[in-house]
Amino acid sequence: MELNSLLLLLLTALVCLTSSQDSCGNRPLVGPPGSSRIVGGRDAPEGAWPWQVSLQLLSIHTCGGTIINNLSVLTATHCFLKFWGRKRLFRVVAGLRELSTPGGHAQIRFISEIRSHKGYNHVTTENDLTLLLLSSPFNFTDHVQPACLPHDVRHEFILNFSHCFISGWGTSYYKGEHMNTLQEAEVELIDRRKCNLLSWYGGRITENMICAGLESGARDSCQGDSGGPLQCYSEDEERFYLIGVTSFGDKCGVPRRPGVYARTSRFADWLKTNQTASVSAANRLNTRLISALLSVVLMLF
Ligand code: 4AZ
Repeated sequence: MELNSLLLLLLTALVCLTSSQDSCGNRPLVGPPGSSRIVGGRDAPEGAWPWQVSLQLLSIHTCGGTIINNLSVLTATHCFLKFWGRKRLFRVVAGLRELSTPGGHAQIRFISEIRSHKGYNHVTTENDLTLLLLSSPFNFTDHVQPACLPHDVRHEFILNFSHCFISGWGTSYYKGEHMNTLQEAEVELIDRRKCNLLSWYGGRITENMICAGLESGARDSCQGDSGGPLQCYSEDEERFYLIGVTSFGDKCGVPRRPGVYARTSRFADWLKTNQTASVSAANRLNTRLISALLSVVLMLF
């Protein structure tokens, strides 16, 4: 190979390595949401939710989760309550559509650390958030991508969301069976005051939670969707944000009892602090790769 083309190749690799950290919320295989129309869901197209993972206990799907960088997955704390400290029993599978046939795009990773929010309250389900640090990073591909996170509550307000979706392999009715193909459903964000009305959740919804679904209950998350994403598309930025983490609800698909989600914008500081270790590990890896590439370039001169 000529020196020029070798240099070009190395430079391209450098640009890819440095830019991969900033990209989020894009789905290379699927366009922006149309005006199309879990409970009341449909099969998700291939590559529709590339940040969605299946959290599996001894290979059995138990919860959803969302990739937020190549070494971190955000999920719900209540997914781990019965398995405290048993991180070795779990695996995280990305690039998946059908649970029974993972296919060539699936990537399996193990958990090096489970960081649950210290303020989790199992009575109120407040702070139902857990960050999983992975033992090795995901490779970002057309089928595996990170979602974006709002910087804070103000950012959540100005993002100008047009469409919000829930996704997961959870049951299609309460006490039903898990779905084999990833399901998706478009939902509406429901005002907290409305969701807290006596005939709805009667005051159980705090500022750290967000309700989403339909008043009729026709579209909802259900058992096994927990920990998975409530994702909204920003028309201005043309990408998806993780707005909520599936947390709880009164059964599934019940009128005036929509799904309740941990509101990520209210946990921005907690996320920044707790992601630090994994992001800096990823950065250290990239820095090492970049310096290795630079040394090769310098040696060639
Ligand atoms: C659950 O048990 C669960 N309808 C998740 C979401 C909802 C209800 C229950 C919301 O994991």
